[in-house]
Amino acid sequence: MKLDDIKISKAIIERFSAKLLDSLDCDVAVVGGGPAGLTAAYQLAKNKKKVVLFERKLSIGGGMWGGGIMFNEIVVQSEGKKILDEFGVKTTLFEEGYFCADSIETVTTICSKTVKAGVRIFNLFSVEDVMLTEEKVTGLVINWSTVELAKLHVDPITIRSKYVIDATGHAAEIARIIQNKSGCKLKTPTGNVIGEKPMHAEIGEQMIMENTKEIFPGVFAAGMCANAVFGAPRMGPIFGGMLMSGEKAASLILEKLK
Ligand code: 48F
Repeated sequence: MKLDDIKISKAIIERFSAKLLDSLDCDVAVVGGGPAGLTAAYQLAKNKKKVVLFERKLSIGGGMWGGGIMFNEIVVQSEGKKILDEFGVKTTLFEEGYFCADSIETVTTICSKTVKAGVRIFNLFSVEDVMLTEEKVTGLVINWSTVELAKLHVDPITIRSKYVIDATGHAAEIARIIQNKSGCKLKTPTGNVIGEKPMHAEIGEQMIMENTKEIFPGVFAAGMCANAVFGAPRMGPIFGGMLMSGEKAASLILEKLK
């Protein structure tokens, strides 16, 4: 068979357009493809919800690829290990209560399972704004990351969703957009993003579960974003809390969608 270059281009354009068109209206839109966003998206899709995830970068996985200081191992505690077991990621006992996993195996496995569960992932898209109707977030405003990087003045497009998960990590980008643009208060003691506190693995991992909740009508914080929003410590290269927080955000939204 002779290959036709134009047919290859046509196939990509038509298939991609179909995926994007089918994603304009969804149950849950997740911002950020790190461990928290991926785990939340996986759980929601497993429970038959229509989930779309936007990731600014070319690669999915957020801060998990590099383990700690680019040593590509991550650490999880027993509760985190259970989630890695469910994904089928191999863990090794280091000492009682401390399990290690290869970060490359972890990212690639979680990503693959998430896609196969039905989550539609769009990489190279940045969420630059939210849609807000009567003080509830009703969707996302997205643009190509290249437009953002090149600082081009190109208007974005919109995605409607019943719920949004802010899983943007340390930057807590969606929470900050709501705070800076809407003039509305977040559901924090100050009404604003409080900002993350210095590293403390024990407290950070404890507080992340408490902080994984609705931060604004229609928006849930998951992962490091939850601690940044509520002023809790970062925790470095222990990742159990990220996975557990993703699961919790998904279960809270599943409850709401009932
Ligand atoms: O940073 P990230 O991995 O967040 P996480 O899931 O996990 C945190 C850990 O990696 C680590 C840690 C462990 O103790 O503290 O830092 O909470 O993933 C966040 C992802 O969101 C993307 C960003 O590129 C990254 O991959 N992201 C951030 N803002 C946007 C975004 C945005 N506005 N639009 C699209 N993607």
